[in-house]
Amino acid sequence: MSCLSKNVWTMPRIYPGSILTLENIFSSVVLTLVFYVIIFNAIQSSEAQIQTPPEIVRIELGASVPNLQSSVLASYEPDILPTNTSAPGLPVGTTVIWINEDESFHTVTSGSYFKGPTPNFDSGLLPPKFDWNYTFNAPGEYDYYCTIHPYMDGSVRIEIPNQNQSVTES
Ligand SMILES: [Cu+2]
Repeated sequence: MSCLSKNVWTMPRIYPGSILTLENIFSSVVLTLVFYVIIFNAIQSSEAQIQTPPEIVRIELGASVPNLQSSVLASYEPDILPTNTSAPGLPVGTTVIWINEDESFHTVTSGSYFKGPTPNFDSGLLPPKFDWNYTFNAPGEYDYYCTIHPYMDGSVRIEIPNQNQSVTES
């Protein structure tokens, strides 16, 4: 019995230089965790870098006063995004910034003058020289208009991910 108990005692003994020591197992688990954390963070930061810069839409000076002499009324510029109409659309997650360069109030309201507003987005009254932005997190075709000036309208087309390779530069 004394011989057996001695064997039981000596079997789990950790020898110096052995690979499977508790210390080694513990440190390899920790190193693996650290490795995955580093990889995860690298992927996160690279995704952040891939994010597209915001699109700028100017509300043109004079948009509140339609110039009937002109064939083109001052409005949102550009009024259609992406500006390359044959492009599939802006990537999901694109932020559009509307800058009111006019001397009057305007709105950026999803929907259309004839169909009315939709719940997607609404800037409310945007004062002169103020800007407002909205981030498009779902694919789709978003029409919008100014609730004060019916002739002001625009649209933003957002495409599903992985089909946004041909995003135009503006
Ligand atoms: Cu307006």
